[in-house]
Amino acid sequence: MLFSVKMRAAQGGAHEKGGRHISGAERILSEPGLEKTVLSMLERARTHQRGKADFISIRIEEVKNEDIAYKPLLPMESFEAADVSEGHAVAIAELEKAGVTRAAAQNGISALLSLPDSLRGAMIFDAVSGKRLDGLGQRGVRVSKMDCADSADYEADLERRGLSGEHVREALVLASKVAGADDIIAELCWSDDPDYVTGYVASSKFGYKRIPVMKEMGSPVGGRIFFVKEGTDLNSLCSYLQEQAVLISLGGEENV
Ligand code: WAQ
Ligand code: MG
Repeated sequence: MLFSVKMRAAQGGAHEKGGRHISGAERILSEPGLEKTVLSMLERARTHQRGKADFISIRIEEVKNEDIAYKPLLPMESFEAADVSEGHAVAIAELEKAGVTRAAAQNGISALLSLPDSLRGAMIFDAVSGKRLDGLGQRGVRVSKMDCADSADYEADLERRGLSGEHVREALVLASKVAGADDIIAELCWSDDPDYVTGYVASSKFGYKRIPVMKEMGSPVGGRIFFVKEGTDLNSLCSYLQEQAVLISLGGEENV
């Protein structure tokens, strides 16, 4: 039996009561791993570098095997960038290559740069006009119910590539689920953890493009933008992102 575990933590009260987003996490696990995961999420929320949470929600729900979709892990490529402006230039070029207009890509970067503080979720932008479409304000769309199909294999694979740590582990799974939606053209992301400056551009066409410097060290503002096709049905996209359980397989099989 599998369970989806979701954690979100805020400071100054719950997110919906104006609390500041501290951290979140989502996994899909079998029963024996649950206790350990819940404890580590609790610890993460209470010792996070963005601040100590005073609101922590952990939700655990059974996921039925027949409700799981399988999507392939995106291939990864790492770029070089000496500073933030080089990083952003690489990101804009990669977004354009994936089918986002230059104006929309630039809008995306500016939107993240001008956030007063991080959102809990992602913003959805039209890939052509660069307009924000989700209307979800400071909340954004939170992708959940995803994990890799085989954690041991996945972690060994990352280690072989010299990549360790939760940031990559989680981001590559999230980006693979997001890129698995037909309406998504590309994703832009950098972390809101003050000491983590790496970000990426991801798309189903070209994979996960890791960019080493996307913000200044010490900045607590990061975020995600999902660029979508014109005419996208936002309700069905958001229901895939928030509700569809997805396991990411290394072998590249896909069933939906
Ligand atoms: N769904 C939607 N948006 C999310 C989610 C989610 N599940 N999780 C985070 N976000 C948004 C939210 O606005 C956060 O403020 C922002 O993204 C950053 O989240 O080395 O760690 O978890 O290859 O801080 C990328 C590079 C790391 C990894 C990204 O993001 C690598 C990262 P964080
Ligand atoms: Mg973070």
